[in-house]
Amino acid sequence: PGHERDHGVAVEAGRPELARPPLYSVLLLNDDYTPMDFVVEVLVRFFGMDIERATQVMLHVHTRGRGVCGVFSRDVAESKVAQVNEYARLNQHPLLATIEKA
Ligand code: TYC
Repeated sequence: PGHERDHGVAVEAGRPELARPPLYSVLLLNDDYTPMDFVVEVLVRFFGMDIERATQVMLHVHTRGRGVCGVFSRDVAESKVAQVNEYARLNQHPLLATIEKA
């Protein structure tokens, strides 16, 4: 069955057509109150960024309003969002992460 860029070639070759699972971006949203160093800490802690990359992403979100922290399977993306939002709430910051189909 030809669809999604015609990987029917796989069928002709006797290979199964494995659907690529959809990917989801985890977004960070800007706000006026969360300290910049807390946002950097979140990006290091939950997204494995080094301080330099985390600072770049934080400043992008600060100036543009939102930014991508990473792209994951749906389950992993939802788990990252839950962890970030719980950690922010625990520390009494309004920081919000959300998910978007990539
Ligand atoms: N705008 C915040 C400040 O000026 C910093 C900030 C950056 C907050 C990114 C949230 O996702 C965010 N302290």
